Amino acid sequence: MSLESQIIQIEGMTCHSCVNRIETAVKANNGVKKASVDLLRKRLEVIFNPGELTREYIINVITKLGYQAFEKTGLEIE
Ligand code: 9UX
Repeated sequence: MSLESQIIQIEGMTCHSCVNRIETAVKANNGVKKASVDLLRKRLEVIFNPGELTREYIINVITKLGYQAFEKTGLEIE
């Protein structure tokens, strides 16, 4: 089973506790191998097993914490 890497843009994070909240909540799901937030760039890099959960599910986890999360396409990644 191959893993999928996704960059998710997140609006609404203002401090490092936000970073920890999001990383902890995303990592709590089976199938997530890596979740790393870049606060300055307002983005999350997540590596996950698409056989266990979807990118939409991950975005929903973040949304439920009270942030605005958007999938970034490959072309938008600097
Ligand atoms: Mo920081 Mo984030 O005080 O939701 S935890 S703003």
